[in-house]
Amino acid sequence: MKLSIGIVGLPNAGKSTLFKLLTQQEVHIAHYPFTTINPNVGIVPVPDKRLDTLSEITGIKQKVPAVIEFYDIAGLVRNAHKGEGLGNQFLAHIRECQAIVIVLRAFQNAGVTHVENSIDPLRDFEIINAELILKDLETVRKMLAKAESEARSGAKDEVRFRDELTEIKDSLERGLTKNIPSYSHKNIKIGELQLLTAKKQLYLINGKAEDIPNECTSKIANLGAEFVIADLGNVEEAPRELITAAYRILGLITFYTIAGKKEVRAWPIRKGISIRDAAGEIHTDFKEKFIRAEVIQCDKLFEAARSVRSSSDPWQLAKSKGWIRLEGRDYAVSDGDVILVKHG
Ligand SMILES: Nc1nc2c(ncn2[C@@H]2O[C@H](COP(=O)(O)OP(=O)(O)O)[C@@H](O)[C@H]2O)c(=O)[nH]1
Ligand SMILES: [Mg+2]
Repeated sequence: MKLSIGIVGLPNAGKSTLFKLLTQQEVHIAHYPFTTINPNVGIVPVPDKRLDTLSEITGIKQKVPAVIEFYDIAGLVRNAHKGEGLGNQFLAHIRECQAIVIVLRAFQNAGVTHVENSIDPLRDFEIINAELILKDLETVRKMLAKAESEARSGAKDEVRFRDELTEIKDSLERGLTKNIPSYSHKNIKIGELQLLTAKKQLYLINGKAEDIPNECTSKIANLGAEFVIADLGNVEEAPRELITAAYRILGLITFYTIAGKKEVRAWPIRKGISIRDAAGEIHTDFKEKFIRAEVIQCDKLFEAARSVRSSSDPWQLAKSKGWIRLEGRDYAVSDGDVILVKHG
């Protein structure tokens, strides 16, 4: 499945610097059919120790990690919701992403201007969230006007939609700076609005720890969001914890496959999906002609590998120990499962 994250922030916050750091690691994009050729999109591998171990114990060198598409979205400025700067275009790009990384500038550098003329990550945090809220308010109010007239019929669904929209509007008007994903899941029609404030957020505070006011990090924590501190101007590579945190906030789990002697691969999926649907991620045929699957937790496979000579096949050994389970189509895949699909 495709994972996309937008990099958002005021101009000169360090977004493009982060993007460059993220994308300097080459990925074999041939494996990813959804890959778009666009200079503002970078395909970034998710660091994965389990995949590394799987490669070591099987002796298969070719590793295909899960990847995240990072989008370098042009700067947001105060009043972007009214079309200031690149305004609406920028907001449309955020809508297409599943989550956002918000870059806040904390670094001092007189040579790099700031649109607000001073360095204040907390203020920038407020500006960005205010813009997201104001844009959502516009979306919700427009939809509500329609929903109110449709609810006059008294139809249950229409009434509920109106009530939920009203609830969201009220909380946005109260200046709510809190993510609202719970709203978006209650009702498909609300999910379709793709509200910007419903996107999961991750903060990258660009600067030295001592330049960052406590109030800024505590505000972020109060939102239930995570933050990573990095001085992007002085690092060689993108902070790994940013990529792993990004993967985590997307709410995914990973399963693994060992394809013959060719490659080991990590597959991101939503929690709770059936093994038949998971097989469909590999190949649509695997889903349609699914018979059963052999499954083992990777830790158990690593344990099997530790108990034999390096030249032995850990899968066969685990099998001989009776550690590999047979699962039917409705089995819910667990994080860390290694799967071999049997199909017709
Ligand atoms: N001193 C310092 N300069 C930085 C840092 N991050 C970015 N810059 C510089 O700030 C300028 C704007 O960065 P850029 O990534 O293009 O910002 P964007 O507008 O958010 O994409 C560039 O000249 C960067 O070299 C940092 O952590 N420290
Ligand atoms: Mg830029």
